[in-house]
Amino acid sequence: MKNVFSLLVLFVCLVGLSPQNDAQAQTMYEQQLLIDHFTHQNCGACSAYNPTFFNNVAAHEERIAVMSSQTSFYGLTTIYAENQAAHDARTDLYNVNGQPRVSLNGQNLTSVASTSAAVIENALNAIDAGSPYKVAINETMTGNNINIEVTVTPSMTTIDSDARIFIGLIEDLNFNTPPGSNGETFFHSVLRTLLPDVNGTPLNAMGMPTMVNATYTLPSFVDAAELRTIVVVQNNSTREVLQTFNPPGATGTNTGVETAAIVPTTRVLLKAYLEGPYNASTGMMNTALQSYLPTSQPYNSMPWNYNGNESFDMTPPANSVDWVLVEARDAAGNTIEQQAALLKNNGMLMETDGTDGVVFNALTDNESYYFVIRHRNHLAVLSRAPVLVPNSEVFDFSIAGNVSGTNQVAAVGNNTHALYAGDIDNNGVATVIDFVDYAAQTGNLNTYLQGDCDLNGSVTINDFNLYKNNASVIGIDEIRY
Ligand SMILES: [Ca+2]
Ligand SMILES: [Ca+2]
Repeated sequence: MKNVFSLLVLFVCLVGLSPQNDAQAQTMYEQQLLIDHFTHQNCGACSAYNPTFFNNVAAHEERIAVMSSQTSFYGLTTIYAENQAAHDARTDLYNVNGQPRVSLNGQNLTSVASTSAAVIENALNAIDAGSPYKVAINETMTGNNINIEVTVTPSMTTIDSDARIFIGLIEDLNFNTPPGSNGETFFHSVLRTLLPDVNGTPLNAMGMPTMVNATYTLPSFVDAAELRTIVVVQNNSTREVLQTFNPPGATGTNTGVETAAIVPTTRVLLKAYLEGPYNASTGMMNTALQSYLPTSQPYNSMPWNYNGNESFDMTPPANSVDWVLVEARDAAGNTIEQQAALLKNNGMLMETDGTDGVVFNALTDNESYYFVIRHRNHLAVLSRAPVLVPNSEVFDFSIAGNVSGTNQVAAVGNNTHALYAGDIDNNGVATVIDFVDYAAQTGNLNTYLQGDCDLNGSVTINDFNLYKNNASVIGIDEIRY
């Protein structure tokens, strides 16, 4: 319970009490890149440059939302006339004075010709961290009427004074004969309307959720199957785009769809050897247990009671020795987070996908934590010093000086150290109980049992000898159960 309680306290502190002071702790949501595109069916430069531009956009289709407006400079031409109010609203917002032009995420207009693949990629990189605005969409369709309900929830209380929600509906148009004089027959992401109107809906200034409910009646010239919804949160004064969400489903079919939260990750590089499987002649651990490893982490019972869902499909990553359980602790000794990981034969702890390191989700980058490594039947170890995370230099428990306490690791030759084998009930002390546990399992072959201290898949006298040799070892209080 203590661990769970610590996590809850941390969560409340990070998310509830000081969000605006700590950008790291604010919940962020995946953000798409909004591209406002200005073109015209009669503009020669548009037909010359648009296709290359939209090829570059297509390379990142799932991360980009385009709203394409026709300018007013040629009078009431076909596409413009169908959508005049919405197109005028976007061209006025950006003071568009020519075409083809684009604005990436509300930035100043640039020509389509100069907006290269690299420019688009840079704009995407700039929103990798996501947005603090969560967007949820619920749509229904009855006959020709589409009802759209959008809820925007910020994860902070300081809201831009002119932040508004715009719901844009877009449609790709494909003509058999060009509607204009420039020969273009395909018109990408044409803006059909802005809902509930072109002025958008102001966000609640106190940071409470803002709900918009709008209805769109399909005109005869719109194909419902091609219609898509884009929700934009934008500062209507500075044009800064705060969030963009363009779900893949057709307008009217997006029910219970929302922006995905970005889970922060901190990778910690840790190394340790286990005495039982360690082979002094190779300097590696044996991997005899590989075919017996459970596909899900085994620390979900007493004394660990860790309920993480770490697992691998069918076979473990190459050179796996066994599962280990890792704890990250703060300076006061509170466990902040636990993660199960796999131990590689060279001592590196790794993720179940085989990548080196252990990924945590509740740690704060550029802060320091103590780490505990637990193994089913070896004595747990605690780092002597706090480790600044994420770390590029591996923190190495095979160096005795890195381990908290005295005589907490076994000298195994090669000037290296390993976790003591034989704490079969993993309570942090070698006692007769460990022997009793061993004795109950002795004689079992080709299986995965706690009495198997050398991790060769069988419980035999060799495992007893490892226990007996370490029977006087006492773990420090900090790692005992
Ligand atoms: Ca024990
Ligand atoms: Ca064994």
